[in-house]
Amino acid sequence: LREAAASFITSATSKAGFPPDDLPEVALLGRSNVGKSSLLNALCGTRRLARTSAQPGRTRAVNFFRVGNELVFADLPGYGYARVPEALRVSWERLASEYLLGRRALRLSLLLVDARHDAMESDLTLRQFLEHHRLPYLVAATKADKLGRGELVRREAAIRRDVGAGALGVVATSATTGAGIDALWKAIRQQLRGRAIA
Ligand SMILES: Nc1nc2c(ncn2[C@@H]2O[C@H](COP(=O)(O)OP(=O)(O)O)[C@@H](O)[C@H]2O)c(=O)[nH]1
Ligand SMILES: [Mg+2]
Repeated sequence: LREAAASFITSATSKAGFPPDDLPEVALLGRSNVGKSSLLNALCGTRRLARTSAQPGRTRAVNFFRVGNELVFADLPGYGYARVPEALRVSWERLASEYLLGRRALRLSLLLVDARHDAMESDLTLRQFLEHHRLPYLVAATKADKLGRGELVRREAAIRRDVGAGALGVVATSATTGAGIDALWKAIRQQLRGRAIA
């Protein structure tokens, strides 16, 4: 089922460019380079849907992808790139709040953190924002393939304690091996069906 045709809808740099919101929507949030585009491709069973990059900080728009008649993924620009000028930080915040606070179809956010590292201040700020506005979110701990099994278990526990404390769940994922992708789909669908416990 997850191979259901996924397609790019549009790219928007402001609310005026957002597409009609007739399907439930799932937002992807995370620092630049955390693996958002790669995870999106893995979720959609393709390598080519969203452009991945070794260079951080490139996306400045919300990219919308439709998965069959089921849902839309909204890939938000990465944040927290150390060298980002103040003006860009402010424009990220405007676009992100326009989307997160104004999008009626938004049902769930995926907050991506690198499984190898502790959450950064920008991740924790975003977590607070989501909780303050009662926006449900799942944490995806990305690049899990880069850790050995014991270390992954320890890192997952740490993530559950900090950035994941208010989340519906924490799922370790790898876009490279496909680990955690089915579990993430399951958690997404549970939430869209209204079965998850907030
Ligand atoms: N080993 C490994 N590398 C990954 C994974 N996901 C992303 N990457 C790499 O991390 C870099 C940034 O990925 P990208 O998806 O463009 O990140 P984005 O900026 O958050 O969209 C790229 O070089 C990817 O190949 C993963 O699960 N495992
Ligand atoms: Mg990207």
